[in-house]
Amino acid sequence: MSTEETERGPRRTNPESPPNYNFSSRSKLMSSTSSSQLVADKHVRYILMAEKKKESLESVVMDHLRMNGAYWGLTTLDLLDKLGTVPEDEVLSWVMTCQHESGGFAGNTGHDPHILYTLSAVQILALFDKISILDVGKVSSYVAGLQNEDGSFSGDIWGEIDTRFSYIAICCLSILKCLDKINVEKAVAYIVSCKNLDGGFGCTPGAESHAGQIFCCVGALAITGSLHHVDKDLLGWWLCERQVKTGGLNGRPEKLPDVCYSWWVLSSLIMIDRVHWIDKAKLVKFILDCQDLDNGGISDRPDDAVDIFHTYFGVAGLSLLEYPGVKTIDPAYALPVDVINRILFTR
Ligand code: GRG
Repeated sequence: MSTEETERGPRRTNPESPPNYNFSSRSKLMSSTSSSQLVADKHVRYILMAEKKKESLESVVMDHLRMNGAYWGLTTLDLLDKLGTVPEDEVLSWVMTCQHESGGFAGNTGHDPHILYTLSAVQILALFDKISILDVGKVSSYVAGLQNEDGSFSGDIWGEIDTRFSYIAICCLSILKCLDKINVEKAVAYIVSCKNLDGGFGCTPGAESHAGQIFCCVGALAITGSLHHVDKDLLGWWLCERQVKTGGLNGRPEKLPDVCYSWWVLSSLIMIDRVHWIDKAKLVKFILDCQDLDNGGISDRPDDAVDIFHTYFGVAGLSLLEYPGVKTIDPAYALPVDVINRILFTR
């Protein structure tokens, strides 16, 4: 492996590795325009408390997708350098109770497996450097078994097809170093068939471009070294038009801004090297304005109720914006860069 030192740690330069994103086009963070700062300690407390409130309405509603919630919360803690405050053994043994005979993981104990939760489980194990406790062959066979003849992926045995599942399969198998278990060429061809005239991507061929799907398609193309299929200027233009007057980003034309698009849009812009086309200072201010300054947590828009999903995407967005004190996140794998470097380039 070859790496070069950057201000924020080692960065991959191996031509056989996933793309070496041009972080240099990201200017230094300008905090002067924000009235508030990131209340990191309060967000950490909010996440740790959310886990304890098992009887709350939010917990009950989220019960079946607890694996996703755990990934969002734990990744946020790691980005804030507080993963060590979590009882690791407890988390890992719960994650493993969610695995099925098929090799796939469910959103919680006693639920059905789905590719969505399988990626979250693998990502959680990656955060703790515990991929070794997995039967990698079994998990990767589950994921690879969801590929269809046309290269697309289903989410589970019920067969729904979506480019989200293409991304998840590719990301998951790449972390497990098992991409050779699928037909990557066909997987890429299917994703390219979901490209629209506006340069964006949808969930299936002909479906409307949406920032969330664009992240999935660009992320999958980045991981497989296939970004040449993207018209970077056209897509970059569509993505930077997602910024509205308040500085926030929406997911498609005429929609309201939402903190989560700070991740879906910004990560895509970084992967195609067009992040300098948006006003980063205004986006930082928008994210900081969505914080609950008293009790921690981040909401979709200023003054709305906070939740763990938006807390993660707010902090992850700030990471992409190089906000001081937040670890660097990899825009394709959605895990801290040090975690990805450790997994992909040290053994
Ligand atoms: C590892 C980060 C990571 C992701 C895993 C699940 C997944 C892969 C990606 C989901 C991508 C996606 C479709 C995100 C969009 C989520 C969202 C806020 C949808 C809301 O859609 P609408 O139509 O909202 O309700 P708008 O904003 O268009 O009004």
